[in-house]
Amino acid sequence: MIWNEAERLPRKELEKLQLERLKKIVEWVYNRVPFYRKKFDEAGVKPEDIKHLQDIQKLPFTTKDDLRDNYPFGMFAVDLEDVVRVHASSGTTGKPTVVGYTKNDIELWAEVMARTLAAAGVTKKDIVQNAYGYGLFTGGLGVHYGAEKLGATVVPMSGGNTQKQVMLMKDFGSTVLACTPSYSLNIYEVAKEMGVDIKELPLRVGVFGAEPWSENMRREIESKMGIDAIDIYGLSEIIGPGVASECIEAKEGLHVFENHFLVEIINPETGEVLPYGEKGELVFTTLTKEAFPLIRYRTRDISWLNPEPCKCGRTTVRMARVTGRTDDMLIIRGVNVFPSQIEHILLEYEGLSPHYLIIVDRKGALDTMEIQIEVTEEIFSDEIKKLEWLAKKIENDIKDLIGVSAEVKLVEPKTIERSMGKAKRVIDKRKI
Ligand code: DLL
Repeated sequence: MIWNEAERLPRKELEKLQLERLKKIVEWVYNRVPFYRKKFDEAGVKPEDIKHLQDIQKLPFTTKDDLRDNYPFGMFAVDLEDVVRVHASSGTTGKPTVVGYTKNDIELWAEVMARTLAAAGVTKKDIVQNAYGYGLFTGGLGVHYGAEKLGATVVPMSGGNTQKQVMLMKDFGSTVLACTPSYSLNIYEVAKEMGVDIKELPLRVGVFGAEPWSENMRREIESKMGIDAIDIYGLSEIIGPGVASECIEAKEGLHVFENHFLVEIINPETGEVLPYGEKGELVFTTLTKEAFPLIRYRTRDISWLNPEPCKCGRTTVRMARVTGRTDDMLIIRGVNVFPSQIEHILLEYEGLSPHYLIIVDRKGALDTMEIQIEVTEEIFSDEIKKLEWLAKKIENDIKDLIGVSAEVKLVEPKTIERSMGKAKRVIDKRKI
């Protein structure tokens, strides 16, 4: 369902709107945020230099380090008294990244989240079980406000308490599950242990995001749970969830909400803007946010853009699912490896579960990679020889397809830690 006509504007009209908004936001930050004034001055660019959309390329990028340097509120473009909410993303090192919202920003966020849910086929008749974490993380409250705006019934479960998730899903007849893809599988397994088959429940759609997942993972979730699994994308810095999302009609790329977020793809090494279709780092500019506008924010997420109109009727550009980040790319003996590539290979096999862990280490001068993957009960009770053969076969596939040798260890069911939110797939002991 199309929630807002902005989603199917003719491109010319959309670009006109984007240019108007870009001019305004550039002026807004130049006049209100010392950080931007300084950066624009250093780059020799003034707000009035923005005459065409392409002129955005004259503006400098903003990075995570810039946000850290201005911790906690230094990048806010309004007085703190006009900020009605803050969120923060944890980050792996040091201080969190803090973001702020005015009343209008919260309304905007509810709007893009209502669109996200509508694109996933959710309507006011649905019961949305929201198992994204509530709190500083943007997932919980983001989905919450969007679902309410849509008029659906929200069950604000937050993450964790998995048995209760199953009980309420069954008792309330939840039709939509919102959580990370890895947590959905955790819920599925606990349900099974409790003797509940999710396939038999009214659940019909999952809105999954906040971590990378592969097409094979989608297939696995859809067939196990008997639902449509929809990929939703966003990041706290830009707004939270609600930056881009798939439509249930096509499930072929995520529609970027371009009337609010201007998207570019750049070469992460040179910063050069790449044409449609080429893979690179996603860069977003917020066009309408008040408290925490961002200009050309480097996400470190890797994707590519497809401008073809979609069969669902939306005219917005679609981004390919994010399969990795420039900073979670592993370099193993000089070869670039993304955990999602490994996931894709693992899930080609019958009898392997979607629970795996990649352990990277260094022995002498050599990087080593061990992949632990759980097998199903049936496979686990097979003879050792068969298991060894299977592990060898996966090792060969990884060598052939990614070009790096790994040691594959098939482990007992339920030995790899389950996640309630973003799954931890990699332990890199080299950094410690
Ligand atoms: O994860 C916002 C969110 C909440 C998105 C709920 C979707 C659903 P952060 O904690 O700031 O915000 O983390 C943002 O998570 O830069 C990506 O690397 C990753 N990410 C988010 N969605 C996806 C996705 C939220 N669908 C970071 N696929 C982003 C792959 C994703 N990675």
